[in-house]
Amino acid sequence: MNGERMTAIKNGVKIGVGSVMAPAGLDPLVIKGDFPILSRIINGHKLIYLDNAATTQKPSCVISALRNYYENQNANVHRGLHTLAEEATAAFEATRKKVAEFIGSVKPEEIIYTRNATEAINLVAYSWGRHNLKPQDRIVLTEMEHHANLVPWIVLAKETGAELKFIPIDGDGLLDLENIDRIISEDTKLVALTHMSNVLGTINPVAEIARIAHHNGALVLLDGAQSVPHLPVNIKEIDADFYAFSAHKMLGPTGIGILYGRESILQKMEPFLFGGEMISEVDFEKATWNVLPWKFEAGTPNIADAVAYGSALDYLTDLGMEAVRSHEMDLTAYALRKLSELDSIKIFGPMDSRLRGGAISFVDRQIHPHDLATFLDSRGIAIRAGHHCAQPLMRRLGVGSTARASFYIYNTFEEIDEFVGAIAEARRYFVNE
Ligand code: 7TS
Repeated sequence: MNGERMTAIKNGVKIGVGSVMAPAGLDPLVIKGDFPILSRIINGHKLIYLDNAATTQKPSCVISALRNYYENQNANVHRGLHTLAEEATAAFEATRKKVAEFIGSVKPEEIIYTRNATEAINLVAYSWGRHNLKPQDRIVLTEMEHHANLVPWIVLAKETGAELKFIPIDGDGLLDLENIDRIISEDTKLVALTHMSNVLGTINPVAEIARIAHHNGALVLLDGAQSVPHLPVNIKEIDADFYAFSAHKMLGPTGIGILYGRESILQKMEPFLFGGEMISEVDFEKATWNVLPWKFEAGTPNIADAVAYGSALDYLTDLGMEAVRSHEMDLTAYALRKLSELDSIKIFGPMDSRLRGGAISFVDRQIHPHDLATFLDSRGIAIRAGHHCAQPLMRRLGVGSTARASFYIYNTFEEIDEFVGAIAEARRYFVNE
């Protein structure tokens, strides 16, 4: 082990405990043992999974929770008077309570199950946006949004005549708040932004922006797809009105997402979809709506994945989100330093790991990101290359695509060494260096 890495590891384990021998409760090698897929051999090499911003891997407890649900509890929820239906309902609702607790002890009624973060944002665009926006109203976004928090607002603006304004980014990939008072005006009805960028890694000052938005009478929607999995998040402290995220980016199954909504606002909103589950009384020509949160959950929900998501939340809670954040901050600082030692690499986003999460986008001056990703795959290393569903941001950065490595709880400093070493190898292969 080289001296440099020793320092990085030392810093990694020191936080909060003051001893190199006593890690801050998070040992990636032990954690790896809980993830069956991480022992796979890919192209003759042990898998190094660095595509966690796209989706994370699943621990055995989540996989067995899914299996256990189907083997022992499967029934429809909220309607049966038999034992299985009662157990399925209890397990489904237990995860809702865990989610509410996980994001800062909000009320379970404020937690709505969706398919993913994308659907959660669309729910707000449909149910709140279509009834509350008129021509000349303003929706404020940022230049670093994922298409999930851009396209629904483009469509809504077109339909309602509202205008879109964008908070720009500066050369370091941070939001430029210099003209924020002009961008978030009294006409602004909604400020919708990502808490953490999936491209730049930037963690945005969301509490400060929420304060300015509320001062102007606007609501605040945060896209938490990249933040809830990686940071301790307290929605009450941030004072967000809506908060959207996906289970699959935080060890949970695909097909289940969350919309948090402030109770007083959800109460006044119309439902998103209509049918079973979401009604109170129905007659041939009229219907009334169920109470929160079920008013927004039409039809049979994704029960099994919600139940298994509860195990993912338990797993992260046991690790502690402070420990998760501290491990990733150390990995990110180390990776940024190692990558910047390669002259041919240009990194996008802040270089200070305290201002960012562990999604690092970069380009090699000579190797196309797709070629780099394919080469790394031949060494068993999974990264993502492409526009990362942020095409306007790519244009703003002056590139068509980037390569991106993104970390999670099971990644190690050794894996970063192998990743950076493989890039150097790719240069020898493609550029003849
Ligand atoms: N918002 C952000 C910031 C994201 O990173 C993503 C997914 C989404 C929303 C959408 O999440 P979904 O679960 O509804 O699809 N981001 C990525 C990514 O960076 N690579 O693959 C998916």
